[in-house]
Amino acid sequence: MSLRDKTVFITGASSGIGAATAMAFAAEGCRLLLAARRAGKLAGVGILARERGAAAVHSIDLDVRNHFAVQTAIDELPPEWAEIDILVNNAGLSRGLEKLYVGKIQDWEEMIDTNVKGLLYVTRAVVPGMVVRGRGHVINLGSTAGDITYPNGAVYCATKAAERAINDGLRLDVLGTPVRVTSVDPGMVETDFSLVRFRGDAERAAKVYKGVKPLTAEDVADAIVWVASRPAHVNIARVMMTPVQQGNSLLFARDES
Ligand code: NDP
Ligand code: 8X3
Repeated sequence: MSLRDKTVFITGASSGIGAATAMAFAAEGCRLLLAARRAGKLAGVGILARERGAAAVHSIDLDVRNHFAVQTAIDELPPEWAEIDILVNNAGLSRGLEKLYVGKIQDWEEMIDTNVKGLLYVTRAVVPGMVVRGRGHVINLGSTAGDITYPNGAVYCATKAAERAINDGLRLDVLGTPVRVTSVDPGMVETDFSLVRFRGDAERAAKVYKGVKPLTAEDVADAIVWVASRPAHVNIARVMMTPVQQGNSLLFARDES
């Protein structure tokens, strides 16, 4: 299916998988609606996306945790941007890596508010239009962490288990319409994810990827564009992808050094 001139809304487009996804859809000639909180970084992604072939770019300074801001942003889109064909629910983060019984409640709230409630708010604002127009595709970012919980990551893993349930539930709830729903579930991807998790501790973040050739953000973007470009009658429910050196969220074959 050609993606040329499709309107693609990507949350968390200012870095990592979201930014790479913007570039991949740009190369297909899509129109990009990019959202994140860091307006400067988002503007940079927009400029690069235009250079890569995006038909047009519109950026929104948006915190997905704010329900009112999400609804208003969608309601007040300029008419030429209002008909979203593909929604990539990518905005998300982890905070901390510690035992549940000593975890920080503020960290839990940030993860749940972003990864679960934010995803729900954006979905609730965008999908009704897709149903009315009789076309659309929602692509949610899950994780191998949603499949198998790892030690010290209970709350992050819980948010991704919730994403899986929401993804499956939405797919059932749009059954009978042409709207498609997909979860793309990567394992280890080298982005700012660990830097954010460890609040800027680059040394600790680097250790996460030690002895493994991780996925790149571009690998994941490639899968996202692949699911979006299947023929209109094909719905890919779920894509789980890992580095070859990763078996699941717990098991790695790291190089010795
Ligand atoms: P990055 O930290 O590189 O990117 C996260 C993006 O989410 C940023 O653009 C950030 O933008 C945005 N974001 C965070 N909070 C908010 C918010 N409240 N409102 C709007 N945007 C927000 O990490 P990744 O690219 O790795 O993560 C993207 C997604 O992929 C997440 O959902 C993550 O859980 C998932 N994932 C990541 C994996 C990995 O190993 N890296 C593996 C599996 C899944 P800004 O700060 O500007 O708002
Ligand atoms: C991100 C992958 O395993 O670091 O979802 O939690 S992991």
